[in-house]
Amino acid sequence: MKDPVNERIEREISEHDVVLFMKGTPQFPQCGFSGQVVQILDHVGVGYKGLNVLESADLRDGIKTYSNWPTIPQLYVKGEFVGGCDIIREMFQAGELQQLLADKGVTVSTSPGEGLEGAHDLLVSYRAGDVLAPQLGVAEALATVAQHFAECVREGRRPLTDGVAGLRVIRVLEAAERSLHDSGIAVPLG
Ligand SMILES: N[C@@H](CCC(=O)N[C@@H](CS)C(=O)NCC(=O)O)C(=O)O
Repeated sequence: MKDPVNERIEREISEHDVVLFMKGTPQFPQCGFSGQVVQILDHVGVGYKGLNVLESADLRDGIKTYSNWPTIPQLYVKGEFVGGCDIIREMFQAGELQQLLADKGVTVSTSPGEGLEGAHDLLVSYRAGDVLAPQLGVAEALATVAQHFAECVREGRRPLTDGVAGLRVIRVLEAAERSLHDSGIAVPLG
């Protein structure tokens, strides 16, 4: 009989182009090594599935045996083990990670952060009292960000951010919502 953990690993890496076995989640990595790989993948602009080994001791042990690699994080691309944090960082710095993704036909965002960063800048300038931002409409900017997040959730993609930008945007959204609320304007945040 097949090992259920191996079956799960095989299913995940065959169903998703890029899979990161990690500690914590892409939104909240719970280890610096996992966090570094998250930042690199986000910077490169590739969508991926994060699997939290802290939720399953079987998965934590199972992936080490499966890959014959002793530590977490572990990155898989198109079903193949690529490496852990050090390898991914070195490959990224040499441009090899981007090349590998291209060679394997994995789509990456040509401009990571595009759109979301635009909306983010708009919100920042709105808060700074930029005259243009109210003209463009802060509600529109909020809607752009909310729509982007919703699309990503629907399509199983990571939002286009530059690593920490996602969290930054959420904080800016919250601050914008608070300041709008204080001035008596209600903005639904989607
Ligand atoms: N040099 C490693 C760093 C990763 C690492 O050392 N991970 C440790 C601590 S998070 C680990 O997974 N230990 C085994 C375990 O926690 O199950 C790499 O390049 O990925």
